Amino acid sequence: MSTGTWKIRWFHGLLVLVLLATSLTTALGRDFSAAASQEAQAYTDYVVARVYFGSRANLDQLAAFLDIWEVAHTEGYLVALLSPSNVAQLEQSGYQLEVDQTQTALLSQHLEALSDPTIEGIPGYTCYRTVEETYATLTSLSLDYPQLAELIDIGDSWEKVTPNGPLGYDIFALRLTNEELGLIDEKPSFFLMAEIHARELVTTETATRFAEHLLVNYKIDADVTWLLDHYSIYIVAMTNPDGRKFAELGELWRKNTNNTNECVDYPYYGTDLNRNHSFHWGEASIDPCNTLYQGPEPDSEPETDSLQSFALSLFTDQRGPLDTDAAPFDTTGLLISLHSYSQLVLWPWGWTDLDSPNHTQLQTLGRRMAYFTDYTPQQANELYMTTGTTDDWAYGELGIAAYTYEMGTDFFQDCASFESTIYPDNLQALLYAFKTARLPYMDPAGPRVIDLAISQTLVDPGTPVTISAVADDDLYSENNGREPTQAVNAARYSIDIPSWLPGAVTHPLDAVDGNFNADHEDIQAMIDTTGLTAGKHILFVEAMDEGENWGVPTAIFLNITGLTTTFIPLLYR
Ligand code: 0X9
Ligand code: ZN
Repeated sequence: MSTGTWKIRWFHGLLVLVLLATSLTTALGRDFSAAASQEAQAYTDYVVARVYFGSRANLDQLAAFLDIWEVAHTEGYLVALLSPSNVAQLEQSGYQLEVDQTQTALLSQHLEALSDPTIEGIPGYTCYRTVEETYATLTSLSLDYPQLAELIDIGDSWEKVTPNGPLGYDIFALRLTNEELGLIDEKPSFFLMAEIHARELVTTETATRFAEHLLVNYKIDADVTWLLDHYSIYIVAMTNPDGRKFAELGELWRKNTNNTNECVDYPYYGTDLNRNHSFHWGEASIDPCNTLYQGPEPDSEPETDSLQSFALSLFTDQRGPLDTDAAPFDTTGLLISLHSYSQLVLWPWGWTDLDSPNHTQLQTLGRRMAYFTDYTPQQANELYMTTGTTDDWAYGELGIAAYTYEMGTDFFQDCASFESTIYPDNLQALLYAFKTARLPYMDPAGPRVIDLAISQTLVDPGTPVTISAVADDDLYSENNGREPTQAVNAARYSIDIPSWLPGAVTHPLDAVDGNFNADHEDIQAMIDTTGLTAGKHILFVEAMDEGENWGVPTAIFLNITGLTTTFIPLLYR
């Protein structure tokens, strides 16, 4: 963790102590220790077990009511948390079950280790910020970076709107973009959300760290700089804070904490927010105590409603009304909902096993993103059928490219693997994803520009510099089929203004071997710096394949010496 991040965390420490004293035992208007001991009881008869499902149809049926953690399609089993009545029901229907003793023993251990509400943070999982720590970070980021960050209250959690409230939380989106340049509503937008499922600890931390990464690296990393100048990102790091407070006690809580739908027993109540969205809602569980309870009606929950209303305010609807209407190739906008776990990158549809009308394009970006994490890219229904999910809603309702990342290998993911692999790999996936927010159905088909280097980073005006890079049309995950690739056909660079904006002037890069004819080409160009103003400039490099698909740019800084009185473009001063 960088020093900068530690400073921010120390600042939380102080805030959190105050918050803890006032809010932890009462945050949900309940006595946490009593809840936790009830819960220790509640899990005594539960098991984590393999269920051999036999056929695809059985899997889809089971996925409407079981708390499925993993699916091993080739081996033909799923792993689920089973209540005694689940076990009885499954056995009665003739399913073969195999209890996982290790996972089952962990159920009570989590609770014993975590259920002390007086301990700060999440004991044993110190890499993950709590609800209060996350909120403190989001607040301090918005105060520390006033030109780049704005915290937007997009609605309330269920506990906040209940008549017993206000004991819950606001739900915040952190908007990151260079506000000085104006035109915020016209910038391509990336909506990144996390933790719609309470227990999925890595997701909030990833979203929060991604925000920190972008802000800390503005003007330091050229790609981060142009992304925040020309695009916007909206980060909802904590979608389900009420549920998350229970997860922070070791509870495997998934849903929100709505207990008004004829299920009042802890820990069974709540609505599964990822079954509650209003697109093709209605084929998940109708039992309010079920872990996949879809709610009494579409979009019934305040958390879902906050997300939907906010997304509707950000994106225009770019898809026709029929399920078969494709969004146009030049659709703009991207949404990623972070979940855990299973190492997957999923895209719509989840509600049907038919391909969505933008299946090919969604698959192309899915394979690009999964390359960075080595996850398996697949249509969501390939995992199991789902209705009322965020990604189906975002794509179905608005036509924007929408994905679910199933990160890591556990809900209570160990910090060592989060730090060493899960966060670093997903950071790269998210940085690439952010670049595609303008044209998510076109750019991912184009080559990536990697290993971009410059012969000198600081020169007097007039001194030529050479840029070199590799243009690669491959670099797709091959974990589930192969993306067709073509030879790289051209490359270009522009200075300070990306190619798609008015005023951009592009110049070609050459193939080092003299011929553009392979899907992996070394490229270079000599840049004449005569006439460049003193200060920091940004070079955008893009490549195109034989299919005439341009990929997203990769950028690098070039500094020109000179008197500071010379005009320096506003952007990179
Ligand atoms: O079941 C879910 O909601 C997701 N899995 S999780 O373990 N995080 O709960 C998978 C959803 C898959 N479907 C879509 N993404 N549409
Ligand atoms: Zn989830």
